Amino acid sequence: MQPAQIVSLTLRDQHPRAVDMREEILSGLRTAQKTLPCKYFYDTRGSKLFDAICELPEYYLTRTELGIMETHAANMAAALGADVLLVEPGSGSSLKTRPLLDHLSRPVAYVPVDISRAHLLDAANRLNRLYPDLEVLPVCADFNQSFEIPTPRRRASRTIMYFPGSTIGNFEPKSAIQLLKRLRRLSGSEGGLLIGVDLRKDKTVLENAYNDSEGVTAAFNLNLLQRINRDLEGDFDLARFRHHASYNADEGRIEMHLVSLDNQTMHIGEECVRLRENEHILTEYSYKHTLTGFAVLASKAGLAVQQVWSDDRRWFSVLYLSAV
Ligand code: AVI
Repeated sequence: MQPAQIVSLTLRDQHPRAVDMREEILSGLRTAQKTLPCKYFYDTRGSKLFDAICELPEYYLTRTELGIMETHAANMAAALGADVLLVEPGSGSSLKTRPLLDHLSRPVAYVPVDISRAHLLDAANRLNRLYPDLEVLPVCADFNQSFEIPTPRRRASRTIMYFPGSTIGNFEPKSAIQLLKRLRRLSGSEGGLLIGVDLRKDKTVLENAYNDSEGVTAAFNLNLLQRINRDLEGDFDLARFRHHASYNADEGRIEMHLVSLDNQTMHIGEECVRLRENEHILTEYSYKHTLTGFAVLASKAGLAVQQVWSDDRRWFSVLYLSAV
């Protein structure tokens, strides 16, 4: 870990090495169904595009979850208790954390964890100004890999992992269970997990959320190729791909692809990547759960649902889980 002093914040830098990213991307492009890991969406531009997605009229997730947080933050804070250490893996702009921070009793520290260094520092600096008495300990890391939680100045009663935004939906069930297990271990036997989960609903509502009329989601998807060009010496021509997202009702998930418009050969450094006309690169799954289905998934990770908060339409949920 290499601390770098930025104004009054110390960034713990546990960012993955570029060589890991290259290997991961190449191995995904070598399989029969080509894939690109969705975690690489979030470079500086990708994070900004994601923030823009969250503001879109069709993308109900952020607005609905924020509404749940604002309505029920006091109850959530009561359930979590006083003097907690709040850790947020994949914190992004830490938007949904504020209602919680406003209601928590004497939080010991807030640890935002994000892979995008610039975005993380922006958010951490903003929170530092808004909550001058709160210790903010940003960690730049890929939360899919192991990362260390810094020790706060004051001793915490328990560690709460806050995992909003339905990010858990971007994991296939087996990986979701593994991730929930890791979050359970990180929070310890006395800790808990506060998690945002998107729920199943009408196919049109779901598909519109991932095919917005302004094309921001398309730009977000295509930015993955731009990032490969920049960071890994790629030569993808973005104009020869189109964004595609559809809901697979059998699997209960949105499937997002980049479709090749013609037969083409690209390079990543020395490596060749060939695509046929209409061949799809799978870039993301976004699972939509039922409350019962999610409780079963959580139980496989040794977690029990303690409380559930939702909106009037039952489109989104925030669950408080603790170790069984
Ligand atoms: C971060 N994650 C929960 C988003 C989602 O809805 O699955 C990512 C996203 N992909 C396209 N739009 C938003």
